[in-house]
Order: sequence, then structure tokens, then C-alpha cells
Amino acid sequence: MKIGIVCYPTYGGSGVVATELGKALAKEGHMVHFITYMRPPRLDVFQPNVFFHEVSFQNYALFEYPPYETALASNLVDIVKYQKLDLLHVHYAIPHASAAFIAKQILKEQGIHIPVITTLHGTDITLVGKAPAYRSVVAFSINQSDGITTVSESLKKDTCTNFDIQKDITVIPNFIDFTRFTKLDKEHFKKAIAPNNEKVLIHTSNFRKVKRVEDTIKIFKRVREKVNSKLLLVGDGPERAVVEELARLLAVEKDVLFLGKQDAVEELLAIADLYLMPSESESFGLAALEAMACEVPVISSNTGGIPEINIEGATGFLSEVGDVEEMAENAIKILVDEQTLSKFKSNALNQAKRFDIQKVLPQYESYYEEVLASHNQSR
Ligand code: GMT
Repeated sequence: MKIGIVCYPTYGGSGVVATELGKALAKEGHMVHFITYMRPPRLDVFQPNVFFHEVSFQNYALFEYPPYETALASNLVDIVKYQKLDLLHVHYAIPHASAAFIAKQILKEQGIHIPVITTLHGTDITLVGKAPAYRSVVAFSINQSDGITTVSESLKKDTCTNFDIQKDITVIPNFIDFTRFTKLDKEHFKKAIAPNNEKVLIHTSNFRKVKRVEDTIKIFKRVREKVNSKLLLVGDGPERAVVEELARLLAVEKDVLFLGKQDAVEELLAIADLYLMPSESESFGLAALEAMACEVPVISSNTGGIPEINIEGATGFLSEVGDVEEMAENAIKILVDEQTLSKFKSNALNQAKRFDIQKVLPQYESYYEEVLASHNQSR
């Protein structure tokens, strides 16, 4: 199949999922064309069957805001036409689903019929998508898609609650590539970060408000009172300065390491004992799943799709959003006893195996075939 994948070229979850999916499809022999404004970070080495098209757009003095959606739609028209694509798979509704809709209409005028699949990832529905500024276009373009998937049951429910969706939504969960996310031996690294055998807590995110990174500091302060420990904060974003200030205010700054954006997250997860995800909302929580694949149990909030991956009392614990007291107590419960910790670690790995890319990839492939077949039939 010749597949066009549209995504954000960011470190964030939707871009990562789209890129890893495309690379895995290419390994299966599909021709995969990534279309976005910058090379996605995980598209870092040459791979056969993978192509990258940088969306070209021309700025003009009149444009206070460059019309990316128009440029993307125009680029899609050309790429579909000249690369003879069979299918467009867009990740994150805004503005990808509506740009794909425009491209599809233009192509139809030219006798080219291309089905569009939209995968919803979370904030495109739960946060920004339902805002009045975007709502009607988001609803329209989701409904105009030939196929709709969400990354969790929870996001499917949220989508149906927030929008009047007239089509079936298929849930295809996010996945893990175990050739990359697996427990590595990084003892030398562990010694550098935790020279006195401290336990290592970790959080990775884009430091947006929705991640509640401040809560990781509040949890850590309580944990450190009982357990000799360090906190690694990986990533960067708008909340970072506030979080750094809080670490100083709570006098834990010496044991909190801000590592910034990192490509090899698996090398950091290799030395971690516990992952913290206190998010306000999370459609899936891919970062927690990556941790679990590296044998790191998870202390999380019980919001959105997180309960579909983190199992209470087995792979970690879940608490109400903001209940840092309970999150800290649960973290201590896991960390104080080596036997308990090792049980949670192996449970985390076993649970992550359910989301092995080898199991999830065929679900996308058969969904593509199903959408293509019904699209061809309806013409
Ligand atoms: O979490 C973010 O801010 C990034 C966002 C994205 O769209 O890149 O992540 C969303 O998609 C991920 C991949 O499907 C999910 O694992 C995240 O849970 C989801 N984030 C939210 O729902 C807040």
C-alpha cells in the first residue's frame, strides 16, 4: 500500500506514534510518505520505503499567521497525485483532518479518490478541539473522514460526548517497539546519577500545564523524606521555570535533575525505579507505557486512558488528579521494599507486552484494508 502520514514533527505523543507506525509499516513493505513541516525527531536514520515531504509554504507580509492548513492541503494534493497514494492517515485532528478534507475534495474534482483516516490523540478532542475557536471544523472534518480511530476507549467516549459523531470509531491502542524500549544495562550511568544507591524517580513530558509537573515535585518532596532518592525531569516546555522555582522553594532542588529534551529516553528509563504521571488529562499515556516496557512501575492519576494501561496495585497505583499525598504514599509503598519493587517491575513489563507493536500493527493494516474496501465500494 502507498500511505501518506500527516503528523506533528514533535517529541509529543501523537508525532511519536505516527512516526513509529509509519516506520513499522515500511518494514512490512508498504511505501510510507510522511508529510509535515519538519522532519519528525524519530525519523532520524535512512530506512527503505520511507519518504519525507516537507510542507513548503510561502510567507507574505500580509500574513500575520502563515496559512499552514492551506499549504498542507495543497501539498497533499500534489503528493497524493504524483506519488499515487492509496490512503491518507492523519494524526491529530487540528488542522490535519480539515486539510485532508480540502485535499480530498480538490482531488475528487480531478477524478482521484483518496480515503482519509483520522486518528485522534487526546488534546485535539479533550482540550483544544472542543474550544469554540475550532469546534465546528473539528466536528465536521472528523465526520468527513472515511475512518476514525482513537488511541483508547476513554478517548472514544470523550469524542462521542464532546462531538456529534455519526460514524463508527475504532479503538487501536498505542504501542511499544520492544527493540528500542527494553531495560538496558546502564550501571555506570546509574552510579553517576545516584552514587549512593538512591532510588530514581522519573517524569518525561512536554511540561505543559496538563501534565501537572509541579505535582511531581510535591510527590518527590514527600518521598524523599522517607526514601533516599533522586528525581529526573526529562523534557522541556512552558511550565519548566515554575517547576524549577517550586523545587527550590521546597528545598529539593539538589536532588531534582532537569535534563531537558532527550532523544534516548530508554537510556534514562533504564536507571529508573518509578515513573510519575500526575496528569490532569491523558488520552493514553504513551510515556508511562514506555516506562513500563523498561520495567518501571507507574504512579499516576486515574484520568482518561491511563487506567487502560496502569493497573492498580499491580503495575503501579492510580489516584485522583492532584492527590499528591496519596501518590507519595503509594510511591513509598513500592520503593521501600526490594521484593515489592521487583514484583511491580515485572508486572509493568508483562502489562507493556500487551501493547507490543507486533500485536498492534496488524490492527492498523486490517483497518486500512477495511476502509479502502468500503471506500472503493461506495464510489
Ligand atoms: O500529551 C501531550 O501533550 C502530547 C499529545 C500529542 O498529541 O502529541 O499526546 C497525546 O497523544 C499521545 C499519543 O497518542 C497520548 O499518549 C497522550 O496521552 C495524549 N495526551 C493527552 O491526552 C494530554
